[in-house]
This record gives sequence, structure tokens and C-alpha cells, in this order.
Amino acid sequence: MKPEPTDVLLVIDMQPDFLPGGPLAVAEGDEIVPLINRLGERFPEVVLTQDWHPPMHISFASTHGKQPFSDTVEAPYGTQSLWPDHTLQDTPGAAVAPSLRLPHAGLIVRKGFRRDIDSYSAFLENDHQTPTGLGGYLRERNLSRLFLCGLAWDYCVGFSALDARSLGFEVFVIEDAVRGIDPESMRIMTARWDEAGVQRIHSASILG
Ligand code: VGL
Ligand code: ZN
Repeated sequence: MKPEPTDVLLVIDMQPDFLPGGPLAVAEGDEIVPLINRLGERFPEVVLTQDWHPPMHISFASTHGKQPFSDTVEAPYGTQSLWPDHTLQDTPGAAVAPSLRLPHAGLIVRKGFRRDIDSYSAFLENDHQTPTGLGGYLRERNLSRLFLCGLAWDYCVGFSALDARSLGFEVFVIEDAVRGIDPESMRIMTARWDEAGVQRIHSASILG
């Protein structure tokens, strides 16, 4: 499959804080960097996302004096999972991973930059209503087939894929170019993708 003019590679949250050594490291997250770089060479259109939180963000366990991973808080938009402090705005851990080589990427979407609301999805914040603007950008530029890769399968890649489908895009998750946080939540997300018509492919179908 050779990328067409309406195709875009959407690279989710490839940032040092999510890579091994970071506070919210996704296991083997570093292993997908060379693959994403190779995929990037095939796609004229590339968009990156950057998780980008202010101090005292609602998703930080430390903000609430609670435990990351296990504790939650009730937000006006529903239950918010709690994480170690991560991707703090303007810190090296929040940068686009320096090992990523995608100089032709046309847009970097930042998300989760407001203190009181998190955003896993690249399209809608966690209230599932407030748009980031990415849907409009893609539509206006006539990009209708989205190929997703990056971190994390069960959170930011997961919800980005589901929202993209709801917005009417054709969505492909490049499975071997994605890593996840928790096996059980990955399984649940995968079932939701299948239900929603998110297509799962292997990088070999693009790279040959
Ligand atoms: C993510 C948890 C918190 C992700 C971001 O990129 O999947 N997960 N913030
Ligand atoms: Zn985050």
C-alpha cells in the first residue's frame, strides 16, 4: 500500500517522558522510534502530537496527594485516572523525542495544556466535547485517511483512533508501531477499535 495524497501519518506522544527512563515510561516505547522514522519517509503528510501539561495538572496524582496508576479523581467530565507528573510544559521530557526524525511534519498538536481538563485524544479533550482543532485541520487540507502510531495503545493512540472514526475519518492503527501501558486495558481498547471500524494493520503493508 503506497500512501495516497489524502493520507496522513499521525504520530502520537513520542516524548521522552513516555520512553524508557521517563516518569511514565511505556515499555519498549523506544523500540518503535526507528520504525516510525521509516514510516515517516513514506508519508508526505505527517502530524505529531505532544502531551503538554501545566504544573498542578488535574491528571497528576501529586496534585491531589494521591497515588499514581491506582487512584482516580472525579472530574466534572467523569473519572480521571491519575499519573506520575509528566510532560510538563517546556521541559526536556515534554519535547518531541530527539530520536524522532520527521522534519517534514506539518503540524504539532499540543493537548492537555489546560489545568482542569486532560486530553488523551488528539481530537477531543476528556470531556469528549471540546475539540483540539485537529479534525478541522485535516478536513480543510483534504486528509481523510489517518495512519496512527506512537504511544500509548490504551490511552492516547486508543482514544485518538476512536474519535477520528466518530469524526468520519478512515482510520488505520499501525500495530507494530504502537506500544501500550497495561495489557488488560489494551485488550479492552482493541475491542473498542474493532467495534468502531478502526482498521489494524502491520507496518509491512506500507513499507513492503
Ligand atoms: C498518555 C497517560 C497520560 C498517553 C498521556 O500518551 O497515552 N497516557 N498522558
Ligand atoms: Zn498526560
